[in-house]
Amino acid sequence: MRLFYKPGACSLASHIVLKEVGVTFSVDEVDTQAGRTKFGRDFKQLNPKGYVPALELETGEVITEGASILQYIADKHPENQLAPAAGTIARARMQEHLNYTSSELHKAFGPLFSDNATDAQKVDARENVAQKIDYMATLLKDGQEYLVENKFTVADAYVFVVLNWANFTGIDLNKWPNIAAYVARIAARPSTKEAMLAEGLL
Ligand SMILES: N[C@@H](CCC(=O)N[C@@H](CS)C(=O)NCC(=O)O)C(=O)O
Repeated sequence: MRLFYKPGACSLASHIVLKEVGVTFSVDEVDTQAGRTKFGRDFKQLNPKGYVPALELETGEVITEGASILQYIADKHPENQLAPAAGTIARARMQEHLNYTSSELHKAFGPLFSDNATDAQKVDARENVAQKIDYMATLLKDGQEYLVENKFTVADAYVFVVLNWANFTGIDLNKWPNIAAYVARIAARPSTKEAMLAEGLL
């Protein structure tokens, strides 16, 4: 298996989860602007959508969309218990968190990483992100450490990566002590440290 990634991007969640399950895999860094990878692949051929993450299987098939990749890895390695069984309410909750993160929280950060956004747009984006973090903070009430059944799932890997962007975009997570503790908790996992080290982030 080969993971196509950009350092610190949402692909880091897939990287963390691959480390969690301990499977053998390789990585290839993508220059999404150029549409090429470090090892000389034409990335547009691998993922016509042009963005990371993409996971290439031994069969040559390529899976895209982080939420799909994360659940594929978890389902292939049920012994690691990184996703509740399909058809359970817990699985639906995990998918709720994955979808919310992908379509709402992740996208809300967009202007903060854009060279084309005005200062006013960035102020609005910070407010928008803060409202979404207000919501995330309500999910971790009463000392709950993880989002679903208080056990680490692939949703936590994705939520961690996106919330951690706050630290690079002028949003102080200490405003939400339970969120700051959650991000620190997942950052401390060996899988997270290994993946971040491999991406040159530590
Ligand atoms: N819907 C996709 C979005 C993926 C996405 O936004 N990827 C970003 C990095 S987090 C990307 O590769 N953007 C293109 C770029 O940075 O040039 C998913 O959830 O996987």
